Amino acid sequence: MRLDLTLYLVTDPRLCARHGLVETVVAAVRGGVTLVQLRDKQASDDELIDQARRLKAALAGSGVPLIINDRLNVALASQADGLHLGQDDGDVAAARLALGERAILGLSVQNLEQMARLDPGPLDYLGLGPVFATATKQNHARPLGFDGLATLVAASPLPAVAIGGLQAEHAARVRAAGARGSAVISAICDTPDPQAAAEAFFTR
Ligand code: TZP
Ligand code: MG
Repeated sequence: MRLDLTLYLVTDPRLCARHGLVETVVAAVRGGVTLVQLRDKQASDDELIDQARRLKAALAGSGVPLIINDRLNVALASQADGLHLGQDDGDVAAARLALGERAILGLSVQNLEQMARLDPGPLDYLGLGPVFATATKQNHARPLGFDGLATLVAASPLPAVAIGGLQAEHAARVRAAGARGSAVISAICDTPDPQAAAEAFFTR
């Protein structure tokens, strides 16, 4: 499936509970989200596989890929469109082998040392952040700010999406820093109207 990083919705079980997981994602896609990641650190594999299947069914025909956070086995079992790994979530080359060439494979990068070490070969994109401190992720790395983001993007051998504390009003500065788009949780999930919240990223 086509990889478009313009507006990447990452789900969170608590913040998406306001409208429901599937309802939040469907509304956000109506609002222009181009990529969806299922992220839930607490759910069991079986719970996550069930959620992934329901999301895949809801996204069918939209052209918006479904990416699974962290868990290769869940991505495989649910026939998701891809996988997103953190620095400690396993080997990207092994993940590529297991998923096949057509899957979308992303990696989180927080600093220049990680950027210098990575092998871009098996990967399709990088997630760079956090741009700002955020309450959504526990124990996150030191915030980059827009200057730090621009420095990391400039060093990136792959298309990059920015994450961490981003709101619609930041979309233009994210792109000015060289990133292809914004990845967000709370700016879309934790709002009264996720469709309108997504639309705001294209109109502000
Ligand atoms: N990785 C770095 S920051 C972050 C993740 C998953 C959380 C982003 O959430 P929010 O609510 O958009 O700041
Ligand atoms: Mg991870």
